[in-house]
Formats: sequence, structure tokens, C-alpha cells
Amino acid sequence: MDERVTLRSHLDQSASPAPHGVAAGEVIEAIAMAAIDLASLIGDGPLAGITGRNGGINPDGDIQRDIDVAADDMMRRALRNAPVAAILSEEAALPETLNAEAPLCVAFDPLDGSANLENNISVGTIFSVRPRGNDILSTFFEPGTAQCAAGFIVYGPQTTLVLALGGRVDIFILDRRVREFVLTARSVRVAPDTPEFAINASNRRHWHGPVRTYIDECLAGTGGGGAADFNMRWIGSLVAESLRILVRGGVFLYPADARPGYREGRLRLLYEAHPMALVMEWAGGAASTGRRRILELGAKSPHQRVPLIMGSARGVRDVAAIHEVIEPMFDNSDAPLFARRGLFL
Ligand code: FBP
Repeated sequence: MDERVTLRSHLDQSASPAPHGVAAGEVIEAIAMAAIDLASLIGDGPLAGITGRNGGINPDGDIQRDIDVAADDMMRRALRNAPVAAILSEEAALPETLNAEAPLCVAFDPLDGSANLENNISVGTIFSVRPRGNDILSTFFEPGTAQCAAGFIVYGPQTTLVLALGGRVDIFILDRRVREFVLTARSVRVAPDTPEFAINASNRRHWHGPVRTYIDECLAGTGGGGAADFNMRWIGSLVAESLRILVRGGVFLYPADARPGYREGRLRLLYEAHPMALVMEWAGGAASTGRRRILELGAKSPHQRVPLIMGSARGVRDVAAIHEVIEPMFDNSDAPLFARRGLFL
């Protein structure tokens, strides 16, 4: 990209015409500043006193590490100085009101996939911004279509900010020398039809019929009657998988399965699935539970889980088509019916 566009100048240009654009720009800048500090802390890790040891259990039953607590504090501090009426963090049981008069509400996962840090694998912060409704806390329970901005930061070899704002998705990389995000990809588009899937295949025995059928078809390849020869990736880090999909397409699946605690999937609707779905859709991709569009769902509780299938439009459409063919009552069957080929459209 010839001209150097910083996040700040990008927000000045593109945030203001969007609904709630000026306020959204301030929120995004606050999150970006927190992310810059968090990137240095993550980069130093044990050198900065981060042990990775457990700090307890968060409200949703996940192990909480010292870095999760630090990331949560950083995000909260940043958002207190932004036009934010209420926040909902993965690390707290309930939403918290900040400035009741402010125009926006923010749900966030301060540090997704923190267990990956032990192995120096990419982790991230995910955020979802929506206009405050009359009843502040009910704002979080509106469908994902209410979001006016969303995105995520990947703390990896580079610190990358993916931003969905004003109906498009742009990517920025942190210039560490000057502590500024710089635009590197404008209006990114998800490739419509990449034969690549990402799923934790160790759960195969627990999957329901439609997911098993889809993955079996991917694995069969053209030699086995499948529609294409698929490649597979599984990083176990939602932000890293999402960035890969934006860069080269493919489909990511974290489905519901038969394990206790996974009947609604693993990922959380408000600060994982909703923001990722907005990013995917605004980049021309799709996001679904297999049966319903993620953005049309409203949460019933702050930490509600949801099956998430997202990425290239064709892949998500194929998974949804298989869900239509296979009766829900046979969902968890191992019957040979589910091994049949040729279900892709
Ligand atoms: P947390 O929200 O608990 O940090 O975990 C989320 C996550 O790490 C995602 O980033 C990833 O897609 C998924 O869990 C991996 O789950 P599993 O270990 O079950 O494959």
C-alpha cells in the first residue's frame, strides 16, 4: 500500500459517516491502545512476570490465567474513558454499567485462547460494539445485526487488527516503533470457495450427523466421490483461524456435539460468534449455526454458547444444505446413511 494510513486517520475518514461513527471511532481507538499495551505484555510474557498460572475460574467455568486477568483490566480501563454505556466481558458474570448516558455498549473477550500462550501460539482480543438501547443491559440481548462495529486483534508474529466498520473490513498491523496501527489491507473479501476446513477432529465421535457428513465428504476428496480435495488446518485459536479465513478462505467449524457442556457448541455468542459473524459477512463470507444465521440470533444469557460455522460462503452454504437434508432426529446417528457421498450442492 503506497500511502501510510494510520488507524486514527482511517477512523477520522471512515468512522464519522457511519451511524454512531464518531463514538465508535473513539471506542475502537481505546481498544487499540489497550491492545498495544497488551501486545507488549504478551510479547514479554514471563519476562514481565506473566506466569501463565491459574488465577481462578471465570464465570463460565473456564480456567483463568494471570494474563486473562491483566487483559481484562486493560480493556476495562480503556473503555472507562470511551463513550461506553455498558460492557460485558468474558471474565465477568454480568454486564457492568459505565456511563449510562453514553451511546454504545461493548462486549469483549479480552484474551481468547490464552492457553495457547504456553506454546507461543497466537491469541487475541475480540470485540463487538452496538448502540445502547433504552434499557442499557437489554442492548446485549438484541440480535447480532444490531452491531455497528466489531473486530479482533491477533497477537502473533505481528499484532494485527481486523476491523469491521461502516459495512467493510480492513486490516491493520501494529508498527511497534511508533505504537500505531497502520492500514495494510482495505475492504478485504473472503474467497468464496476455498477447499480448506478447520475443526477439532478429535471430537468426531461426538459430532452430530450433518457435521460428520460434511467433514467425511471433505476428507473423501475427488478420488472418493467428494466435490474437491480439501486441505485441513486447526490452530485451536479462534482469532488466528479467522484471520486465515480472511486471507485465504476456507470454513471453520466449532459445532454443537454430544459431550456434556457442548450441546450448544463451545464458543460464546456475544463476544465470539457475533463479532466474527459481522466480520465474515461484511467481508463477503457467511456465518451460521448450520441451521440459522448467527447475526439473527439474540442471546438469552450473557455467556450463551452457540455452534459456529463460518468462512467462505460456499462452505457455509454446503454445511447448511446438509443440515437441511439430515433430519434433526438423526442428528447424532452413526448410521451408514451419514457416510453417503454427494451431498454438496
Ligand atoms: P477460550 O474462550 O476459553 O479462551 O477458548 C476459546 C478457544 O481457544 C478458541 O480460540 C478455539 O477455537 C477453541 O477454544 C478451541 O477449543 P478446543 O480446545 O475445544 O478445540
